[in-house]
Amino acid sequence: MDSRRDFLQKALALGAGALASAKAFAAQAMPGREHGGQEMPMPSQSARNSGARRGAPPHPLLIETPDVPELPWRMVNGVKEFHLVAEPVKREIVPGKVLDLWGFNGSVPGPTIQVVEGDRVRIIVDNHLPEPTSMHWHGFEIPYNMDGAPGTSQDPIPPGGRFVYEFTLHQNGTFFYHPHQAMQEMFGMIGAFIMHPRKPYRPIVDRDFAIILQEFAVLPNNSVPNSMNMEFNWLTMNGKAGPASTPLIVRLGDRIRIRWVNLGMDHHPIHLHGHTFYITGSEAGRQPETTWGPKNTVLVGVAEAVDMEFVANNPGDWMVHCHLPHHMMNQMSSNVGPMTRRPGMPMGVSMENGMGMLDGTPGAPLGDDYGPSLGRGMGVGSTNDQRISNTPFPSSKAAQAMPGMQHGEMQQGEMKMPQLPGNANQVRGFPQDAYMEGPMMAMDEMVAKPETYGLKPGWSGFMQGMMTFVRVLEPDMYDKILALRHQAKPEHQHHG
Ligand SMILES: [Cu+2]
Repeated sequence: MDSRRDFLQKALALGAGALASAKAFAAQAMPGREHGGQEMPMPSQSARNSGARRGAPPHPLLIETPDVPELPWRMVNGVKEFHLVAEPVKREIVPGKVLDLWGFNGSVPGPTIQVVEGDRVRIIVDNHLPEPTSMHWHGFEIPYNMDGAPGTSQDPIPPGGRFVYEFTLHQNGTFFYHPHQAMQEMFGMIGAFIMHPRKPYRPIVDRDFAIILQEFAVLPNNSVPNSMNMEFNWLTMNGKAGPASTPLIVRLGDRIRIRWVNLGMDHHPIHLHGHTFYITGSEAGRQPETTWGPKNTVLVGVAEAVDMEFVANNPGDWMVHCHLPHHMMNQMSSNVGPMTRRPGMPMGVSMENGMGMLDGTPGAPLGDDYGPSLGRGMGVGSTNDQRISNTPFPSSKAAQAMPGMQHGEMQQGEMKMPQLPGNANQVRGFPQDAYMEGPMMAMDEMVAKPETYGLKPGWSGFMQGMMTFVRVLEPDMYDKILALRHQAKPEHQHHG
């Protein structure tokens, strides 16, 4: 506390203007956040971003979780007090695709908690779900009765109930919170819990981000995921699928940390273009420098966190994404070709069957018909032959099926529709990507925000699933985007 107070006082003496504008920006970006006095937690990241002066970053340097709010707190007799509400949340993961999920305080993933090593924290958890829950603090070395293990360390929190967690934190690193109810985890319930070290890690970074990886199985025209399903067709970073995820904006030459957290059924190999990074931390905290090694892809396993660091020394709009091919797609883990492009039903099993979402015909999910798969899709090998006939999709039909998208009606200078040979259908396997990614899928305008300013027109047709950008920008472009961001209105959050 003392060192932070000292810092605040010095900062106020030296750069009151920068702090004031940071505060104004925070008020704009985070409605509902409590400000003023002790409640302004730490010198904000934006203090640095908004100031022209480039010096050592403030400590602790607040992390940014794009598309996810920060959880406010207040100091009560020396304890940092947070308030989490577990509740249903409507989350628009891409334009027009609103999912019915469960999360915290109106957000999926839940709001980010940031504390400093040594803090005593109290977290009031209210259960506004229709069923019991509990809160587990993943990897925290805290007293047993605070662990949130339902039925053992505590009774589950009943619907309408409350449990107050309180503990002192002596660890530092990238942590997270989630209910210890497995299906609730698969329904969106997780949030980042960052414990800043008392002294900054070396080398010092200029920007620090956190991204939570999640996956959902949702039928077309449906909003409720099937949490029992094993074939995921919506893959999100901080609750947004590409191209709706907000790019990370960094200044050329900055040292960057990105903290990845995965809570799902799959491991995600995260790949960064154009740079070599080092793994500096795990879900258990900082790793000794002797263990660091160069990488450009790192497997973020289920229930793990990975801290990657690199110097953004290569200008460009670099993709960063999960490299599992199906995780770079939206609405795409089952074959939807015949159902979307031809009238009638495909031969063999239906898409519902293929995704393990059964309507009771011919039998119950656990009946003889589905015995071996226990109601879950077992993949291509366990299904009947399907009629595969993907004929070209005329842009007039595409416009009806997917209104709002650009469908090749490109402005001058934008990407043109690909010219396909007339005999394309005679090539076995066609199409692969021809109708799933490309200029006809672009929705630049629908996902426009300050962070997408200046991207190559049509870019959004190529960014799906767990994909976003690290935009390594020259100073003038960087400053321009930050200025646009200051003007922008905060994003509307859906509340359930
Ligand atoms: Cu993946």
